[in-house]
Amino acid sequence: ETILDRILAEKQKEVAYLKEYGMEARGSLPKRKPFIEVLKHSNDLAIIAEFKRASPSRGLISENIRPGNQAKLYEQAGASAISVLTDSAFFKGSFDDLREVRRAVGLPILCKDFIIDEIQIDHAYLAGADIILLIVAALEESRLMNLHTYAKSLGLEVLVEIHNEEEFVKATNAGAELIGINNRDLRTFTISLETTTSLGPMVRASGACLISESGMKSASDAKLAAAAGAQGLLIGQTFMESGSMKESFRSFIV
Ligand code: IGP
Repeated sequence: ETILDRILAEKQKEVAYLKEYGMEARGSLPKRKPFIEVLKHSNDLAIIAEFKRASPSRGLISENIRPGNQAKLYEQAGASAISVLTDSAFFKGSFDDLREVRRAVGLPILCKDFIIDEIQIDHAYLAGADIILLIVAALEESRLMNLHTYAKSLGLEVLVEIHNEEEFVKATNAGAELIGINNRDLRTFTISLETTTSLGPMVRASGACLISESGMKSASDAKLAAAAGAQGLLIGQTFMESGSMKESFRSFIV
């Protein structure tokens, strides 16, 4: 049993709870600037900066940073979007964190969770997400398609996360316009930027926009991802542990 299996088993329980006590998406929040448009019209690497309290691979990252404060630092440093981990069981996040970030900044917000059911998309939407994550490794192909279609019907953008060629094919079949290559294998936690190097050109050739996710520590990592076709980087831990956000941020501008 891998960590991903454990996370998904926990998610089943969460979804059952949401269905019993939750609400459906009604009404709407004003939408922010479409992130894909930002990527298409910029030659610079975009940075999606992530608010991440803890992770199964790292343990506790930070206990006392407020999501709103961190989001403001990200915005001031020049981030193009903000990712908020909303999983509570393994990442200690919440939809309240997402709401707080939404109030604090004007940037597009990515809801980072293990989405397996439409009701989670409703909650992300209501909390103020502009973009949701769908992890191909966590979903049957038909589920991926249905969830992708559902999110788009609400006006959300979808970051479809892949880790190998087989998952890339599924992402493409689902109509993904925005693809994230996760350098971290969610089954083993091993990080290899080679993942972006080998899959990046394929993704760009398909016409999709490309984000390289996880394990970014330095300018050379950013250069490597950019050379493989990445238009954006998703960075969590390095920023959460940084003493100087501006400096840390600048080191990824290549
Ligand atoms: C950020 P890092 O190594 O910079 O903290 O990684 C982000 O890519 C990572 O949190 C992530 C993730 C995920 C977390 C990528 N895909 C899926 C949970 C679920």
